[in-house]
Amino acid sequence: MSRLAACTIHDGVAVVTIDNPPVNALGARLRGDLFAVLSEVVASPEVAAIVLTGSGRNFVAGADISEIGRPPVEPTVTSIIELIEDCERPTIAAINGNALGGGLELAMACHYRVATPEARLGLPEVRLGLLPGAGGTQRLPRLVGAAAALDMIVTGSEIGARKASGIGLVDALSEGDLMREAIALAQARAAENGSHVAVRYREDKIAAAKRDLAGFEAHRDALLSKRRGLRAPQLAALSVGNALTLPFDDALAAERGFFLELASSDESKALRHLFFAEREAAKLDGVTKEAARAVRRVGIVGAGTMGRGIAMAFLNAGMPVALAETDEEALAKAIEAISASYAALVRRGSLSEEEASARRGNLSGSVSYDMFADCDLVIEAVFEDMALKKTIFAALAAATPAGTILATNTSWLDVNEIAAATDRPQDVLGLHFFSPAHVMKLLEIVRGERTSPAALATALKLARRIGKVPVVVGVGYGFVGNRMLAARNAELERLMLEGAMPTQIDRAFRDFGWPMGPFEMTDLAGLDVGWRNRRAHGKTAPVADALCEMGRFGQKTGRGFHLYPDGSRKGVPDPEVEKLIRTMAEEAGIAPRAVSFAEILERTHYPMVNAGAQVVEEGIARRAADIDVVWVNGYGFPAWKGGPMFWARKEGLSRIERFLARQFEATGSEHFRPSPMLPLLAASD
Ligand code: T1G
Repeated sequence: MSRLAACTIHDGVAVVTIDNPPVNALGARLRGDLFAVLSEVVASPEVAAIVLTGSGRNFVAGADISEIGRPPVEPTVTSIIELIEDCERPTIAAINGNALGGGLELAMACHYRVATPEARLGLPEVRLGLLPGAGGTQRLPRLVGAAAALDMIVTGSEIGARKASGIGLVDALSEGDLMREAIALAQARAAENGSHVAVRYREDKIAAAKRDLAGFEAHRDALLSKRRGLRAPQLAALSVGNALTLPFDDALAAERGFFLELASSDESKALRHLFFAEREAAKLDGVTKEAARAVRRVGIVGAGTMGRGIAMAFLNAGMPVALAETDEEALAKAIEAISASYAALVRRGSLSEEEASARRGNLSGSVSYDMFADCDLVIEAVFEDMALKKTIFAALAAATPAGTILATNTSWLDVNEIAAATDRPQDVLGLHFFSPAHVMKLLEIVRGERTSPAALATALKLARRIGKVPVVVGVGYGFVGNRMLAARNAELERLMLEGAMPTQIDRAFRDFGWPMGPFEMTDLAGLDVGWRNRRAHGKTAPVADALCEMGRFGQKTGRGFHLYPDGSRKGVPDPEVEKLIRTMAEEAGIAPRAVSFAEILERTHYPMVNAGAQVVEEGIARRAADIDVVWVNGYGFPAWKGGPMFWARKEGLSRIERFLARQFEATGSEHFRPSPMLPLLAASD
């Protein structure tokens, strides 16, 4: 079996190349091979210097995440780092691509770092509920200073090589042949016969930080204030602070302790689950990346809120967009609105005028579908009317060549029925974006019965290109997300009549970890949206309908479930709403009572999990983990809880099933009928 690390000698310089596809993750086998190769190199008197590099697009993407939480297998990343750091001959990291987590920690064990301009460097461990566990919290501040180290480690954000060079993380950028330049640097350093100071012994930036401890603490507190309740950022910041107050080895030992605590935490297990779940959700049997077609230009039908957001999602990825509306005025208004959005970003300094101009230049519009003739994908984003959609798809099929993918942004309707309106259902699928479409990460790719593998492969590749997290789902009322949302909200009206006011319910959701509660969300989206939907399907929601009859549509009218005084976006309780609810409860003969947060969460989240089990049972979602990806990326389910189905396992599937059975027995409500799939979710992925 070939080694995953190899050494070649170039005029006294040992070049050690890591080759562990796909991302050079530091799994146990690679660590063993790398340690063995480095041990041989270090022991060789002919070696004057060492260059460490990676193969492919990654230097090293970090530890093997699938191994975290298991008993450590020697040699560890730390053992390799110590081997490199103890070498007195010059060591150079030739950073050919992503140097992340343990990969950057490995690079910081070297005396010097040379990088290609395209290389990305970072310590993203907090995104996995961890902190750098191989000395990153101690070496990074010694290279870039405590403040920059806090920014990178507490946020987990990566930086480009140019910025890394500017802050002292990288010693040189290689605009040409990285290996030739790295070897030349190694030879030059070796020829100096000088001492090469390991990063662990560099104290000047630590001393500078010690002179402004108050500034460090203020910076730390500001970063943590946006991450309340999360353990990993807290410990990461604490560990960086130790670099200023503890001897190196003591701080390293503390970092190791923090790492082990976090690796076994629920928060990290949930985030590591999502890391792999997101990648699994984009895989389909029989659909290979190679089957994807090129998408050079995208057409969009409908320039309302969703159409504009979808257009911006593609424009932001540098793709040309052709936008169609029914009349010139509506089209002009939409194009102006998109331009205004970019102008606002330029004013805020988050977009350059040059980039804004490029995006505006990529946008064209027409009232005719003729412009779609050279589009490789056309997305319909008109309102939810099946007859209208079928008419549009028939016209699109006629206006575009076979192979052009025709996608609907519908969030409820039957994609198979829409596909049947065309003569090429194999080119039809759903691309369900979530509002705001240029912001929300989730993209539900709805697979029709006859959607071709090529169409699916193209949609999956395109999703990643525009920075979306794709989940392939089947055709079914509300697909995955909205189907479960309906179940999660089914008890809300009843809970209010029983005594849980909108403010209390919203607070229960926020305490659980949602960015906002269901009523805050409805007030933001507009009560009239749900009202129109309910009336179209002959459904009622007494309290919400009454509020709509009163013209209380939410933030846009200054009043909804909550009050928004003086146009404020933060709602406050409205006594008028509470009085309305109590009156309706009295008329319904419901005696008000105190409702606990626990009951609110059980009666909303358990039916939601149950609906998730039904969705898996019906094959609309291929696995429970796909549902977690949908909810974290499309609805703001707290990622540190892993998604509704991961959380349900921790909550206890049998406990949930017993609760649902009791409620179904007592109320006969369908959303409480336990799915037979529920107990099987324990090991369904
Ligand atoms: N461990 C295991 N597998 C990994 C992996 C990793 N670190 N990174 C990627 N993969 C797999 C991934 O599951 C997928 O598998 C394939 O590689 C391609 O990934 C000691 C403890 C590097 C920017 O958090 O950010 O170091 O689906 O689709 O889009 O202190 O992968 O093909 O079977 O994402 O080109 C810290 C995580 C770890 C970086 C490349 N490092 N990876 O993106 O490919 S903790 C990270 C990424 C750590 C230290 C601590 C990205 C990428 P499959 P991909 P990509």
